[in-house]
Amino acid sequence: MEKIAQKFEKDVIRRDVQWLTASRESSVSFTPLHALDGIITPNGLCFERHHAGIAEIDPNDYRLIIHGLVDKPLIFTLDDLKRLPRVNRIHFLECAANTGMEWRGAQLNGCQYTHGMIHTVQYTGVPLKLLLEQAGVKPAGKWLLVEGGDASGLNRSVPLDKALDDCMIAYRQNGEMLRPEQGYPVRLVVPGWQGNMWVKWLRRIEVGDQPWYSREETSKYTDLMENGKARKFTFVMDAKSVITSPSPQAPVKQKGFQVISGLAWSGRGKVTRVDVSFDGGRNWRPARLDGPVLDKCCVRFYAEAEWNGEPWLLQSRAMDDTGYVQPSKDDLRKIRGVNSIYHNNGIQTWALKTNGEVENVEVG
Ligand SMILES: Nc1nc2c(c(=O)[nH]1)N[C@H]1C(S)=C(S)[C@@H](COP(=O)(O)O)O[C@H]1N2
Ligand SMILES: [Mo]
Repeated sequence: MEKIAQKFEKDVIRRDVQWLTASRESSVSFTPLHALDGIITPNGLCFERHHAGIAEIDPNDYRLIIHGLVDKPLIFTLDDLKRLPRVNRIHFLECAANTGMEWRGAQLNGCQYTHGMIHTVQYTGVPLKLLLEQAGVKPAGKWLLVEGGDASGLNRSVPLDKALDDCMIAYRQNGEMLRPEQGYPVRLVVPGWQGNMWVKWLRRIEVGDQPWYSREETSKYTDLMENGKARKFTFVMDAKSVITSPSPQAPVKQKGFQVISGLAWSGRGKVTRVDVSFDGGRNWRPARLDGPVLDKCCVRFYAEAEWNGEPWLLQSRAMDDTGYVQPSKDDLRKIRGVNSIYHNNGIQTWALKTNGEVENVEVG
């Protein structure tokens, strides 16, 4: 069975963009969105972003420390965490840099590369609230420093309110234990917020009264605006969507009935509606959301149509339950300029050509 699947589906893999990947240690690989359906990303296909390679942590040696402004500093082993009441939650994780290469124009030919720094996984773990309650956060405690056990010791400041709301200490993804590349044995889940805060190989949580202004929230993960000022702490991933098929890596093979398939998500809540356009945003029609519509999670949308060889300019536009509408790239650039890297949630355009090939383009 496995051999046959490997033979005929062997192109369904994570891929790198050579010029983006300076070394294996500071690497990014992309989810093959064009080859997937539904909402769940299979574990072996989840994109990876490492600042200092993949840490190897013996689960028997694993420890999580909680200290700082707490009544009782605590150390948890993996078994301690597994003994606590657990929850299952499905959420997307999107790197803030997803689509970051497209600020100045259409660049990469495939949704794997333009939008593939996202995965949607069912996590099993312990609500962070539970651990913080056990430690007893002192009244002055307002922020957490969360730190990873990899060589970069990646750390970020997380507001206490978010930690108490829906953050999770996760040790399973889609049922099995976390993959090493996803932070085995324990990672932080920060629903709806930028991937960088989802610290892998989580080893330390310090409670403090203000943010730490660490490297990853000052020199990185700030947004250089049109006026030259940098915006800090843009934690939430705004509503966004992409048509995954047809797309440059998934061309149209036959005239006639077509299923347009895509993903939409919002870090602020639930996706309420997705529209699709076949003419570059002049006319829109509602797509059909299919399958679970969950909080801070990807939804699958479909739109059916006849194609008779005419050129299409395919777009999708997501809306969420705060009333927010995914902006056009031009509208986004009016506020953000083109010097940004992070948080590009502009509407994607795919040009379907008369021969069925699809290209990454922009409409003016
Ligand atoms: N310890 C640690 N945590 C980390 C990182 C890292 O390099 N080290 N990368 C972050 C970034 S930038 C992102 S986008 C996500 C990627 O998660 P993934 O590798 O599961 O896709 O993990 C975050 N957590
Ligand atoms: Mo990231």
